[in-house]
Amino acid sequence: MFSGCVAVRRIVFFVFVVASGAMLSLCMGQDKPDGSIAVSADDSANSVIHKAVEVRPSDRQMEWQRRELIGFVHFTVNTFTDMEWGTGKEDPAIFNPTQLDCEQWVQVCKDAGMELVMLTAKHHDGFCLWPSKYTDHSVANSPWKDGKGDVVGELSKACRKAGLKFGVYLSPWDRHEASYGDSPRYNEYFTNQLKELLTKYGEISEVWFDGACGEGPNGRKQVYDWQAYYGVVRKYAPKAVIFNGPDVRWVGNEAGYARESEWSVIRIEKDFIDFAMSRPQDKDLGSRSKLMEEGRLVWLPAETDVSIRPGWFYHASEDDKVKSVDKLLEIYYSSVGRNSVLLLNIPPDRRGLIHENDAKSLRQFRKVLDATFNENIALGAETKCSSFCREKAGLLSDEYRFGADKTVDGDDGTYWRTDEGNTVAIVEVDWAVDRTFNVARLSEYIELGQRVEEFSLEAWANGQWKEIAKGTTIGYKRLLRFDAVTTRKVRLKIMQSRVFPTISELGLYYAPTIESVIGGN
Ligand code: FUL
Repeated sequence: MFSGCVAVRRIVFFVFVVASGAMLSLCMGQDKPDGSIAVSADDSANSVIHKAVEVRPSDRQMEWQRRELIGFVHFTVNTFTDMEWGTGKEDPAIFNPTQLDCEQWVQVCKDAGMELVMLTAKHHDGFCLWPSKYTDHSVANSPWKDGKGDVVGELSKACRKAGLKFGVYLSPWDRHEASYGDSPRYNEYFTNQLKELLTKYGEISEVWFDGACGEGPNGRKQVYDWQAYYGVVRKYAPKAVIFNGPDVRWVGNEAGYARESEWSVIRIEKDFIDFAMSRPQDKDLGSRSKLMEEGRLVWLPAETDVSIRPGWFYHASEDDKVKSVDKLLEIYYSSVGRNSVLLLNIPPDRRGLIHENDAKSLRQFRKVLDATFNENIALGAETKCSSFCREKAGLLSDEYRFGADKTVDGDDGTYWRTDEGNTVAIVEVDWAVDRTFNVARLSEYIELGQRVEEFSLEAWANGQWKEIAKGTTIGYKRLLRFDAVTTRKVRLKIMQSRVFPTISELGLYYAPTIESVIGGN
């Protein structure tokens, strides 16, 4: 069979790519700068699948995906009224944290392993945590710091100081602003505020648009100008991913769980906002049958937002309802471990501090994760595989670029791949002596798209292979937990892949019990 990966063909291939790159993209339907690809009713099933694999993440989406864990901070007048949704009629005088310390928030987030912190700069009540020049309904009219305070400023500064990225949540639904419901006027107000946030506080790495759209005054309905909002973000914060927009989609629930089959390539019918407002909760977004109808294939991965407490805002009555380490771990394995990014909310209290209970739970959660993932016992192990693409690592090199050893080299930038057309494959790790593990990590090299549709993990026991875990999608990261297995060899079987698989990591770990890690603390 023709193998498209033989080294001598590389130069020819390079020339071909340079000469016909534009033509090729047009053939693949990649006619939009956002990297989406059109599918039409005339496309065969095979051509749709090949197109789906051609849809790739942008640089900003790759950066976002690698963050894995993000901190969410819900803080506003609600913190002082004990509400979840403010009415918009709150007096700014009630906003008066006594010991607000953004460096403490950031430290808690950093200790938990978060790489970005996102703040509700404005929630549905319309109160602005920064002194916006477009409204009086802000910290500028509160007693906090005699109206000279700026929570957005303090948090963005604290993030930068600690080496973390910063993001903003800006609610389009605004229950205070008088122009809300007078669509063009309010859209101007909103885009002005957005621009203000994106230009005053240094680099912004994520912008979170809540889709809620309540009734305006006199029953008028606000029509959001999403394209204008997206345009402002792209113009003033080109590195930021947009949630509920072209970069990141809502996972579909607020409980902390991604789907068992979580595809980053999905089909949208009209545009991103139409998708965000209608289908993010669909059970199946990316299987073959879902991609077949007319529309556009886009790279739109899932973000899983959940609060460490029952509510999004702080309520003293929930101090004893902070999620346990066990629950946080379950959420981590079900979100980060299912090809998603986890956006975990930790709401500051009325002092303006992250409560001790939340901080404790988070630190313990991190301790257990570190104890689990510190040692990858597959690292550097002997490997073999059913087949691999025999391209050499360099012109004069004896090494192979895509060998099975790339799955255990601890480098996400390398990968094992089979020959063209080979969509069923096995990679085996052999220690020759018994090793014990109860967690596996699988990763695809998603820079080349998402491909795997079905896999199983097997351990060698009593002279035969025994299944220990199985699944459908892998994507950026798939984590599997199972009862501890002691064996001298283990194998990953890819039973179905859209085109040849590209596997960057097969990691195996031993997760100790929570009690053994945190003891009596
Ligand atoms: C929802 C909001 O209504 C909640 O208050 C919270 O901000 C959550 C993250 O998004 O749509």
